[in-house]
Amino acid sequence: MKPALLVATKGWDVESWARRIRHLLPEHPILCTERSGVYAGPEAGLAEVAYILAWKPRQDVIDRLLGLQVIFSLGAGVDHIFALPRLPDVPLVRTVDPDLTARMMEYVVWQALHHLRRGHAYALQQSEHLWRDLPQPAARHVTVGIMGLGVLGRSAAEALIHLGFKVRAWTRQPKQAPDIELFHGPDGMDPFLAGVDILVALLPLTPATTGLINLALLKKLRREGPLGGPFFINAGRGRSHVEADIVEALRDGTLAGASLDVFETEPLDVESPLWDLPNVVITPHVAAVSDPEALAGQIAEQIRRFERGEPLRNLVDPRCGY
Ligand code: NDP
Ligand code: OXD
Repeated sequence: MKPALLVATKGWDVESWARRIRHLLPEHPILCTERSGVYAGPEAGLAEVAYILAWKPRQDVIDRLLGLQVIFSLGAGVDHIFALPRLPDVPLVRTVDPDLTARMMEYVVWQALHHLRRGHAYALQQSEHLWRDLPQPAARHVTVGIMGLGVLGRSAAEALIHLGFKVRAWTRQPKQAPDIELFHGPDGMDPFLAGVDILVALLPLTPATTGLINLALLKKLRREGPLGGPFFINAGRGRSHVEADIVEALRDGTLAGASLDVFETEPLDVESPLWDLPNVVITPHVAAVSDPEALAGQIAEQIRRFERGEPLRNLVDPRCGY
């Protein structure tokens, strides 16, 4: 009998993951938490668990997996794992998958075009049955600045370049990328921001990125650009921005608009002023959902590789936290 696998997802459809994994790894016993993340199955089964497929796993569940060998994050982000006070010393693998990457690329392009093409203003005009053309800069005059040029940032950058946007990016370490103007580290931040019309955050949540995007940072974006003011798109993690500062920036004109898929606290409070501010697009953390149909195959393949003694792919470096 092969080692067991536990699907532990809080708030996600556990059964759709379990069904897909069961189909792909029929010889591995598959256990599941409840949708709440609580494990209520037979306790003895947990001792056999070698792999956990996790989204926001509970500490008490992790603590009971004494034979755990690998943690698979069902998301590209791993902050939900590092948020736990105690983690076993086993490899942590994150999700890198063309399906997830394509979905994020679509989201960033969708929102960048929405702001470029004055989507909000035209929707308002339509609601008033108003036929009036508005000034429209060309994409080639607009610079999108991406914070985080990882798997997702790079794919979004390529698509934006294809559409004609100028693209620059800011990363932790120096990078190489044709057609992208590159900046890195704390010293690179201000020169990066000074030329950005649409700021896109695709950063992981780490101590260094927590609360990074605040009012002072937003004030450094290019003000005299072709869009009449800078825009902010966050599809990384909500806690890398300061929500109260974004509200202030939208109210005082520091920002001309924003698209937010991630929030400091999710779901976004029904009372948040963000819901009603003009030119703000709110989506409920769906920029790039993890689809079991697309992603489970890759996790099953990683488990087969591991059991053949081959190296795991997409390992997270715990020292970097992403
Ligand atoms: P990667 O690990 O591939 O890339 C992360 C990028 O962020 C790298 O370029 C890295 O720099 C940069 N970075 C990290 N820390 C810093 C720092 N302190 N200063 C500057 N740059 C930094 O991640 P992905 O592209 O795969 O994913 C990014 C994030 O997107 C995920 O961590 C997750 O939080 C979020 N996400 C959101 C989803 C949604 O639906 N809203 C869906 C999927 C992911 P360097 O290249 O130098 O290492
Ligand atoms: C992820 C996410 O990290 O969906 O993949 O946020």
